[in-house]
Amino acid sequence: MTPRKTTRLRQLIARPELAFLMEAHSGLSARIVEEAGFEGVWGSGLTISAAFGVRDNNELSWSQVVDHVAFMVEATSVPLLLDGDTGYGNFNNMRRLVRKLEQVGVAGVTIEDKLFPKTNSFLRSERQPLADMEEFCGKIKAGKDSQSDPDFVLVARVEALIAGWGLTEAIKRAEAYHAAGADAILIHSKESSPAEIFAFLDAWDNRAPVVLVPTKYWRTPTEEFRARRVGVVIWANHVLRASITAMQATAARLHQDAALLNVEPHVAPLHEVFRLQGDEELQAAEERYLPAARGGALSAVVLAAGAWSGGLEGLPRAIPVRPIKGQMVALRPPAESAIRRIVSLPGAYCVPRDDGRVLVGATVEDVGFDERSTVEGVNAMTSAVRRVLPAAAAASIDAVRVGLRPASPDGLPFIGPLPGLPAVILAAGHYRNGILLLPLTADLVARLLLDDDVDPALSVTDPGRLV
Ligand code: SPV
Ligand code: MG
Repeated sequence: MTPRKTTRLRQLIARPELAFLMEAHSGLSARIVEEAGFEGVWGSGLTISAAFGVRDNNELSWSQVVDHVAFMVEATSVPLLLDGDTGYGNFNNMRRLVRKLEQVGVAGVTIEDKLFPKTNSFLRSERQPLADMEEFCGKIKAGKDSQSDPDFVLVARVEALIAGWGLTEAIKRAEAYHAAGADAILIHSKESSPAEIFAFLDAWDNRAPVVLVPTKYWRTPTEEFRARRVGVVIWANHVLRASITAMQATAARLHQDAALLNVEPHVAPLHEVFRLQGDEELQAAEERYLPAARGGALSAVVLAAGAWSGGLEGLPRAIPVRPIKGQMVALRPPAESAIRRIVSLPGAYCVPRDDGRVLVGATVEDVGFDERSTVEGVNAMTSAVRRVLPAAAAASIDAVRVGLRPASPDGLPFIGPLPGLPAVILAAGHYRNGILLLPLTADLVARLLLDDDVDPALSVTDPGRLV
């Protein structure tokens, strides 16, 4: 059985190896964080507030936060540590908070020793009054006494350095909070140098696991944290900040262009949105629980019958694709006259294979569905190669192959819906280039079917052009 999320968070914090928590602010971003490989999520007060368009000053009510993180918990299988600000009040509010967080599956909470309503630690240092230390210890005890899961994690965050009270006060408070029952100490700093954090770590000497948030001292190599046996590093806001950059660029571009052409290639495809929402699971459940839709689950048909596409019956009009025969011989030349590169000859080409054979192709014959190999065809291919490689006369003929290429009247492939039949997608008429255009064709058709994404290339290949 997988251990509970609380147990996993406790293990992450206590293990000797450094752990990382990545910020998320919504169900979607939490899922993305988990998919990136993070073992836990930081439910950041700053970024959750920002995602709602409000300030990190307890403008969201505590119950709005709990309701919101419930979605983040539901979207992930890794533990979530919530930034619980000051606990949203006194010891009594803290007790209710812990009980409610456990109910929605949050694995742990961090509370900071400031006053409600708090101000973000990086704003206005004169607005960072510290809580009374004894009162905060009571809040920690009340939180610990309220948890029903013994592994629920409570992290006490020391803001003494943020508020300018110095190292001695920071250590004194960390010690008191540890004694009151905190499972770990988060020591925060707004300095761009890690010096005061390192001084704290040296003095603290790992009396309890330490959590760091290196947002401001971001240049510090992670090795420095490992060397000082830090327990957890939180990347506290970078998913939100990355999304701000992407949203601003996309909105500006669209406002300027009033068209999607320069935007569509740079944004996640729609099917990625559906995947992240877990649509696949719903589709499987629909198959299990809903009566089968009439006509089955079929929503589209892709016609990719090569040279035979022209013979498909039951269509409003025949598809103008016809076969062009190609004969090819596989020769096994004597070892001394082996060729090592693809060679283009007048009227033919040679492709050396790893097994020593040389494929020589191919005739171009407009003779309908004739799949016979002929003396004339083999002669054309062997003569072409003998003109440049006389030694090929001694080669044995290993195999003769015949293929029928699907030719369209104008030489371009048909990729797209049939005129008047939007659910019938044609992918045919690629003539000699089917093997080369296969990946592109598959991509164009998949995007058309899954995303309704009509790539500009499809205007050239539109089957409607021949109506
Ligand atoms: C948060 O992510 O909300 C934090 C970290 O509390 S900080 O913004 O650095 O205070
Ligand atoms: Mg915060």
